[in-house]
Amino acid sequence: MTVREYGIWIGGEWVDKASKVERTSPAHGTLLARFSEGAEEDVDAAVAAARKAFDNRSIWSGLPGSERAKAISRWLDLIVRDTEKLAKIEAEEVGKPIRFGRGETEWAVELGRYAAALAYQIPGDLVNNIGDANLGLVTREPRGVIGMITPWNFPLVTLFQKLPFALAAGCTAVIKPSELTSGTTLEIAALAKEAGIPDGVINVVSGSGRTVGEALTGHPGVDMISFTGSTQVGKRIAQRCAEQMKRVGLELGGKAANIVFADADLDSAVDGVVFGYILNQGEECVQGTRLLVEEAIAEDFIKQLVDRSKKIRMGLPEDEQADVGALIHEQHMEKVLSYIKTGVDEGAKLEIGGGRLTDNGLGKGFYVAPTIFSGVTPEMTLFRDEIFGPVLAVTTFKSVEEAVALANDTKYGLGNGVWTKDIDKAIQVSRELKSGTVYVNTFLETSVQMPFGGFKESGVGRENGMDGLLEFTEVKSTFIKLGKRALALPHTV
Ligand code: TXE
Repeated sequence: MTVREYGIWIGGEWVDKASKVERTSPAHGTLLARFSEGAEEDVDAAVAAARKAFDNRSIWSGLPGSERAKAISRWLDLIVRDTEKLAKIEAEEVGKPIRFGRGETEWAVELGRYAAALAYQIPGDLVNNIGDANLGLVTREPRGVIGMITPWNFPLVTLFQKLPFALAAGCTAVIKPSELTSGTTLEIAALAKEAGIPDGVINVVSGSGRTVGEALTGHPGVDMISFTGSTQVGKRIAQRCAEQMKRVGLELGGKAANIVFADADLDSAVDGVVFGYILNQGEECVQGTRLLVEEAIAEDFIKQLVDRSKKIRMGLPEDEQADVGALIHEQHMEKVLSYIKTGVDEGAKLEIGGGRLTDNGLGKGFYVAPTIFSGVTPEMTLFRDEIFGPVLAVTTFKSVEEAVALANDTKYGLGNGVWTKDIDKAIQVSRELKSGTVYVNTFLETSVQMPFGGFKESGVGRENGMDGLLEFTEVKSTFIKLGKRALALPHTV
């Protein structure tokens, strides 16, 4: 297998660096790629390129929205052309099965198409009732150079919740992808040049959070940081951005609950809960890692979950039939396994899974079996911490009030699911839930028009939807004093 070699991408050119970060497959243990490791001076060069492309308004920021929309669309067409290649890189570097690599690429394109369309109609307002001598304009301007810092779990989708929206608004970007999964970000940056997006509009500096991430966050030439990652790093970024009053968008961790009432369509609920806890190996900020199930149906529902979980197919990235892949690296696998041990030690009941999987060709990878614990109580670690692995914690409730209180008993607030055939109950419970998204009788299903983001420690700001575009704009009020009328209107009386 050939090892992919990458430079960093600045001003529309590859810049090779002597220092490299090596990425080995979390499923096979083989070397996949060498990413150039950026340094502080590379961040300086990338920000300078992005600044130039932004400040010279004829390059990008001052073009008609329609021109930016067309350029973004040409770029998306090339991404569609290269779907198979991008899906393979994504699957190999993250460890996810190939069909999810394809799905991720397709969803990224869908986000991009929507964002491109928004470039045609960035909203503004006109204030025309402030006296004949005055006129007010409220316009939205692109924020400027956006530093984007992205994680390893969904490298393309987390990027496409930011980049096309920022481009549509007229911003330019310096991206720092995760050092573990930089491949697709670098590939799509080069495709932007092929599509005719001007040099300097998209720049990518791969490397560590400590060097590249810190340099980007503290750079005075960056107007905003848009970050997806852990709550811990998100807090540090928010503090550092505050020093320069830099704008910030944060999409952080979560601890979503699926609430299943006894009157739900239980077959669909079983499907939704299983999908919710295993998708992307559980490495997902809005993973349905908690199940709150009404006591009257709990025993039977857990039995069905266990039966359904036995059918989950674990597999290598190239396995077309696989449902679940490898965790991102050994240390993360050890962290997930230690959460499982803590669950047992704290007295939760292990219903299925609970260990590493090495049979059927998985021995070189970091595979953890889908794991379900019942009897989980709110003080247990399983109920509180973001585990980021295929682990489900089941808790029972007796009343609607108790269900809502349990769901909200977390510092996070990204998403929750509600399962009931009673529409009044569904809406009333949704209103009570402190999370940016609520799924009713489904889980993780959404559309590009709908904003995504967190309450509480799950983040600041929104991605996707019109709100996702507005995040990358500043509001300007222009108060215009009009001169005296040159011509008096003829009076007929
Ligand atoms: O995230 P980090 P990690 C959660 C999940 C996971 C845990 C740790 O629970 O187990 O976080 O994952 C860059 N300044 N999520 O350690 O460190 C880093 O290089 C600037 C939830 O990988 O937050 C990478 O590009 N940047 C999450 C990005 O931040 C810094 C997705 C995210 O890495 C930096 C991923 C610094 N000081 C993990 N330090 C979600 N919301 O879905 C690191 N980075």
